[in-house]
Amino acid sequence: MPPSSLRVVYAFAREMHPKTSEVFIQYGTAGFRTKANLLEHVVYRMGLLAVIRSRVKNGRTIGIMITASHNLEPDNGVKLIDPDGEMLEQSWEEIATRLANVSDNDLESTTEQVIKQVNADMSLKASVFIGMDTRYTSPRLAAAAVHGVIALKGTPKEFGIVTTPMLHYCVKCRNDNTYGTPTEEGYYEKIVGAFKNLRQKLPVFGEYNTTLYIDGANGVGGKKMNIIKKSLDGELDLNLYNLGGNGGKLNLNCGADFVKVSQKPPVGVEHVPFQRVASLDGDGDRLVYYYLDNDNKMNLLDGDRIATLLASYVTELLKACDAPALKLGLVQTAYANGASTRYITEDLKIPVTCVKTGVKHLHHAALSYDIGVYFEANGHGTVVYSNMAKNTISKVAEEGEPEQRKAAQLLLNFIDMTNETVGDAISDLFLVETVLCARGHNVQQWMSAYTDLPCRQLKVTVQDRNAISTADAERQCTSPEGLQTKIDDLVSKYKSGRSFVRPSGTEDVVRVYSEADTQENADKLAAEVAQAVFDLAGGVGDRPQL
Ligand code: G16
Repeated sequence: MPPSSLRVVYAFAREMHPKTSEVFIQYGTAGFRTKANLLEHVVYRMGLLAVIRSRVKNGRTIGIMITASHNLEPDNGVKLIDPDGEMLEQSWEEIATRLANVSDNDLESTTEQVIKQVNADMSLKASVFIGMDTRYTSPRLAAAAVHGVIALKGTPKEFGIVTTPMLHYCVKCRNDNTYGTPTEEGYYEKIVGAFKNLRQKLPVFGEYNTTLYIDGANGVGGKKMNIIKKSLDGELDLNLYNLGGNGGKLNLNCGADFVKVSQKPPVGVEHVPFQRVASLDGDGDRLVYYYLDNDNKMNLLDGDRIATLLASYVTELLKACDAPALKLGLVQTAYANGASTRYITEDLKIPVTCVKTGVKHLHHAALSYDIGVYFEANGHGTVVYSNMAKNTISKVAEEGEPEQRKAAQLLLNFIDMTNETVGDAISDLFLVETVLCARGHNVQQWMSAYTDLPCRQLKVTVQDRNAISTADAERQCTSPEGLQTKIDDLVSKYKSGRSFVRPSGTEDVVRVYSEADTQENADKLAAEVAQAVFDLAGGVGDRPQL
């Protein structure tokens, strides 16, 4: 494409998606996220960038997902998906931020600079898949993305309302047809098909029962589970709640993030003691479980629990396959409950890596193992298998002793059921249900593996959250000066105390996490650290109360 035709980039911007806000916006933990009315020009420009990225990748397909995932309804967001279904390569985040923030007048020249900088051959074809969540602002933003793609003569393909992981999956399949068919139906065939296959090999026994309640967060995940429910044939009996009807608002007092952070059950779900409930988040990329006991006390099974369940089962199958050369490891963040990390290293004897928040960091670290299990405590995670691991297991399935072959076949189905591109609530749900069924376990037996340390998460609003910088996988705060010393001082007063602070990459807040020997102490420590953040990092509004 000759540079002169970049004129259209400016014309589309000025006529249809002008930049109407001077607020600086940054590509954060999971793309751009803010109030939906500030995003249209950003999404248009991500359409441009996706085309450039596709050309740099020799015409391979790039994804654009319109979602703000766990955020409330007024927010929205956009993120790019790389050809293997992974998050956008980090070195491009700065380019995305630059393109999102230039004035309309400078857009044409900045686009040209970017094309030169990344050495994109603009004569190549470019393909971009676009998906969106259920927010009422999403269709308008998806249209802006389409315009961005067309402005640079790329080919957009719209998937309509899909979960974020479904779009990651479709992008991967489009670029690697051995992975599956790049459609929503192809996704069901692969993930649900593998689950059904496994169920034929694993009859229900013991304390496991097939009734599962689902909290759909009033988002897209619940709606897709409703489609899946119709294709199940007794393998699971799903009771679905929070599907977006009856005035239920997206992620409001429901969904995985609410359940994890508030440590309360969601509204809108029937309370039945000891019933397993799976709580999805707004775009279907996170999953946590919970149950209530006879006293209506909530027992949470978060991402750490899912990680340990999956890692221990895969380890068992690997032993049964007699494939000792394959190294399995687990990746967590600083939010992982200290008790889970101890259980993984001391009881399961599995190596653990700790990285910064954001699935992109976890995914990357997990790839360094033959089999990498990664989960954030908030329920965002999956399992990745190297080609070497897949080949070894396939060989055992064909040539091993009968018992080894059986284990390897189970593992191959397990791999098929996994969305390896990114954390996926639907795929993870089927993985969890498979392990519980294989072990004949109910939810309390799952819970009994270890006891969580009481913890608390809080948010503090400050003038500029970037005033907080961190190091050592976010476990140390390096600025503002004096804050880490204050945190150390507060933590030292509590038995089993631990606390850290970090700026959120998806909301305009500073997050505070604490752990201690009792819930009361964890709550108190979190409140004291929140006050320290407020005092030393420019808090706005009311000072957090003890
Ligand atoms: C996103 C990211 C997650 C991250 C979460 C919160 O989740 O994908 O990796 O843990 O935001 O991030 P932060 O604490 O920086 O706000 P989701 O489900 O909202 O896409």
